[in-house]
Amino acid sequence: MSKKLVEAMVGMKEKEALEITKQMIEDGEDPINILNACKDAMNEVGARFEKGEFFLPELVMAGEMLNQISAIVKPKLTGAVETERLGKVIIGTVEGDIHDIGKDLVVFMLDVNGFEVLDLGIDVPVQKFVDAIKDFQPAVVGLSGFLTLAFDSMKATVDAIAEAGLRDQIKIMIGGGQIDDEVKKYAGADAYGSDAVEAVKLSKKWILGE
Ligand code: B12
Repeated sequence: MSKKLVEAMVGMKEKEALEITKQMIEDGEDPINILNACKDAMNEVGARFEKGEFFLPELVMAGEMLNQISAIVKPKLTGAVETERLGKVIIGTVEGDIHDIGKDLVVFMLDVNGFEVLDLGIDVPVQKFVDAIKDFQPAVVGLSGFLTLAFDSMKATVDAIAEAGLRDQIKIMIGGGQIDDEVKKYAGADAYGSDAVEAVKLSKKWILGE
């Protein structure tokens, strides 16, 4: 079924992709597996875009399909809800980057796992992160980015947080399509997380010592 979902998404068959998703949920498939299939599909769409086989309309269409699938899958993820708020996390897509599907999944997963999350949105200026840290006093800051240019924005954001004297009071995690451990080193972040589940694990480790 996962393979069929990937094929439908890459084939831009929106109706089929949504029907397969609903069927997978009915069959009791783990929602995380459905999201993983979406990730594979998005990677393939991205690869075809790079090769010049797909263009912006396909990226937009794929993004829309993913949003709709997320809307179906998200309520099934709420099993993990905890009543007590565990700690505060700020997250945003860094300056110059408007990709938010991955970030929104991270926000959602942190939220249902009991964290109090302040989502600063997309294309977030460096200073906005600094001001929000002063006001909201989070334990963890998450920087999301999907473009190569996000590497520099992440570094600029981490540097500005340090210049404002706030670096020691927070842990910084980064993630998003092109981000990896090399970018983590370059930007001066504390950790790189490959997916939303990893973002929750890191926050739990830092805030709860788990
Ligand atoms: C959908 C999409 C779009 C949509 C975005 C819609 C939206 N609302 O987000 C639209 C059409 C708007 C778009 C626009 C553009 N895009 Co685009 N886009 C994509 C695509 C196909 C999928 C991205 C996505 O949403 N993936 C799905 C999510 C769920 O991804 P994910 O990585 O699995 O997310 C997980 C992790 O990353 C992690 N995570 C995410 N954030 C964080 C944060 C933290 C702290 C942690 C721990 C973890 C974490 O958790 C997530 C959930 O598990 C990618 C291709 C790809 N392979 O990624 C290109 C891609 C990112 N886009 C690309 C480009 C070039 C663009 C444009 C510049 C195109 C243009 N010429 O205008 C513009 C960018 C404009 C801008 N200033 O940002 C390139 C980037 C290349 C590069 N090296 O910079 C890519 C890689 C495509 C390609 N192969 O060329 N895009």
